[in-house]
Amino acid sequence: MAVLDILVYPDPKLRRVAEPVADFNSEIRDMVKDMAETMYAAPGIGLASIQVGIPQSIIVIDVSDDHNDLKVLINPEVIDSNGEQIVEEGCLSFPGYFAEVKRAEWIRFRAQDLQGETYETEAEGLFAVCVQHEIDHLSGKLFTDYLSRLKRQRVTKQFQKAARQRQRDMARKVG
Ligand code: K1U
Ligand code: ZN
Repeated sequence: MAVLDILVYPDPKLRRVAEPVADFNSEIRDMVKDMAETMYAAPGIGLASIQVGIPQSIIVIDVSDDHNDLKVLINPEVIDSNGEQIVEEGCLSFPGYFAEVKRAEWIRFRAQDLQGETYETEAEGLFAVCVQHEIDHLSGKLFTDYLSRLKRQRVTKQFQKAARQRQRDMARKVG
């Protein structure tokens, strides 16, 4: 098992669209183990494959207090939704940044498990928020896309500046 590097905005790979998983083989099982280890280590309550540079449709989520309720969603899709909730969200690809986003309060989604079995279930509250946030990642959508233009411009500039600084620091270390 391994803790993977999480891509940080503005890495362009965060805008990739995930391909569906077709073979439920040992490579996928290992990937899920690594993603879960990465999410717990971060720490986070969710992680999408796109965030660790794997363009396959895989999500891990654990919103439990004791970190003992891992959910694996492969090829997930929202099939029904209802209501609205505004929740302050974080994102491991935007470390230290939080913003309120409006999403559905209740969703019904379909996904496959590690054996490739299709299941349907419901989510509400924080679990529903997290599923919607992670499914967005699989199509290259980020929670900052929901912000007002002004807020989005501010956060974009802030993270672009930090990325330039990281590059300068790297160059100084190497050279
Ligand atoms: O997708 C991600 O970047 C993970 C993200 C999921 C998420 C959090 C909150 C609302 C919507 C989606 C995170 O896990 S950010 C970290 C976080 O929220 C957290 C970390 C430790 C304890 C509790 C929460
Ligand atoms: Zn995120």
